[in-house]
Amino acid sequence: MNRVGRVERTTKETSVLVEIDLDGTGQVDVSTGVGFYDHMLDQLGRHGLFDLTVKTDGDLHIDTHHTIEDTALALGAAFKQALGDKVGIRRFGNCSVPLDETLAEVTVDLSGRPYLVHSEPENIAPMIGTYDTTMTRHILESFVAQAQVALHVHVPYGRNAHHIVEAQFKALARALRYASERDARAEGILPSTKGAL
Ligand SMILES: [Mn+2]
Repeated sequence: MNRVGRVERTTKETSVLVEIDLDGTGQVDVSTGVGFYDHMLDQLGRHGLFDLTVKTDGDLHIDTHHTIEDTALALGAAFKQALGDKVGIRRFGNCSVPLDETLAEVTVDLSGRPYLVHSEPENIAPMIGTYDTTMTRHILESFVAQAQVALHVHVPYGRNAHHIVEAQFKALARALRYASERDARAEGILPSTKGAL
């Protein structure tokens, strides 16, 4: 069974297309018009081993906010769709990623319940190119709301803004990959005592 998700989301502010294959090889084709964000989504696909297509046409004449947020919402929805019934997956995943002076730690539960806990160093540079660094938490909030996962993301230390954001996306990719992968010992088993996820 193919574990793919496809979401098209169009508003007066943005038009977004996201396609994801959870069992891919990290083939990524991303264009949002926000260079650094493209770089982050590239990390997500590459290190998650997801095949990921993202095409966003947003109101960049205002700023990059709607473009970034709406892409994250569509990504979350596509991820949830691709997970399907969650039978046979690992469900939980975690990964710590160092990027030079920065450490990012991500833990996820594909629980069906949206919850985000997030911390990162304060006073990091406000902008990376046209990417507003306060959007990182907003991206995670948006993804979590649509993917319906519990996600804890912490950066206990770091200095460079590019490193601080990139380490989070790399660790997120690996944690999502591990949690969503099929567990060879759990074929046909839903990883919940409640009978639903
Ligand atoms: Mn917003």
